[in-house]
Amino acid sequence: MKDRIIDLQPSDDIDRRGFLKCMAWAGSGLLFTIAGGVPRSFNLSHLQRDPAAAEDARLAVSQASFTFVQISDSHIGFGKDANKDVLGTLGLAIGKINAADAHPDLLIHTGDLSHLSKDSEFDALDQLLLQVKTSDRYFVPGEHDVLEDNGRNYRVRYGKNTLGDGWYSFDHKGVHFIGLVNVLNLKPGGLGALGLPQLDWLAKDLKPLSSSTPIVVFAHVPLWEVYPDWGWGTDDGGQALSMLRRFGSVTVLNGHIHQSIQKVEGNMTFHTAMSTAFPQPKPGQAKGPGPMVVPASELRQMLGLTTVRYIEHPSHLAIVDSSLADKSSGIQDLNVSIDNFTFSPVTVQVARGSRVTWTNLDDIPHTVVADDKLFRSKVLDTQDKFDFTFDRSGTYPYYCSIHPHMTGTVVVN
Ligand SMILES: [Cu+2]
Repeated sequence: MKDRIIDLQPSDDIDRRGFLKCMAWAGSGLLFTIAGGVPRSFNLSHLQRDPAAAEDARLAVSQASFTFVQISDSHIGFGKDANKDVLGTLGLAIGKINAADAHPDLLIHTGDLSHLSKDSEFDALDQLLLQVKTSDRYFVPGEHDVLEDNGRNYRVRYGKNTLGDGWYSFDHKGVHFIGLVNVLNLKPGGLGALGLPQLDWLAKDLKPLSSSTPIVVFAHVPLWEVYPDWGWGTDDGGQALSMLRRFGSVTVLNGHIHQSIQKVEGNMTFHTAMSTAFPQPKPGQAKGPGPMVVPASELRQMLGLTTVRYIEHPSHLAIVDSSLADKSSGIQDLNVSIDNFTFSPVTVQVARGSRVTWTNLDDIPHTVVADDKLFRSKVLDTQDKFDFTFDRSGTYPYYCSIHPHMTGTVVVN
């Protein structure tokens, strides 16, 4: 607790020894200035370190009709090695927002407010966000905010005046903002999903708008395909984007991948925000997308870099041993580990009457859900287990309902 950053005064990261011990790269938000309906983005961390960028931003702010800030993935409640003080790093992000020249009209949080959807986590987030000097705060849920109840509690807290699963739109000084939900009703083997009711609503919402209306659309999981192998994309995101192509200025904001990636495509600009909690590896550059542990000794040399170096998460031993409980019948107790966003072994063959036990070795919660709903675990945090005894022959495909690209199969002979 003594390393916690409790004051929210702006200050250079390097001077903050307490911060250095946990996280040097984090606490970042994006500042957007809107001038002539066109948004420009500035990384609030860079502004503190780069006087030229800060001057550039000052000019943009002075010419802007308004500004807003995006933060993301605060994962309040996370406390593993990658960051033991997520409240402290969020506090740092808030300090940077409040230090900016103009107080933003709006704050947009693109989801994973909490780590395990707990009331205490949401409460702590709300307390901190009250300190942001802004008039309005907007949210969309991440998969970590809807773990136990299909997002009901999230919507009670953050979804007033929203429709369906929590989607909505509003206008601010000539810009049309749209908040979309793509972390519910996910299909086995799939990615993020918007679903038909939401797409239908979006079409209706856009219909009366002239093509010159600037649009800002935000959702948790990237609406474009950043890296589908890790679930970093949305199955029907393309349908939403195609509805937006006729507009002259479209800004697409996402979180989820805990790093800043930008892309420009025609009139569309895509931004994914860094997390205020912990970094994740670059697409494909690690075994999985889990929290990246950055050694304290390397933090200083990383401070000046825009790209974060990482060490691979210490790999756990996969549990693949099986003990024969009953040799004559072939009935087994078999273990499947969940590690690096993978079920291992991905396919297991067992005799009828065998029990399979899944153990989550990741720092991120997962579930084990049969495609046909024959079995369904609760949310498994680190080291939690779930078992099921298979009494009937057959092939049972299953997936993680939080990260549906994670799939496995149990074959019962
Ligand atoms: Cu999962």
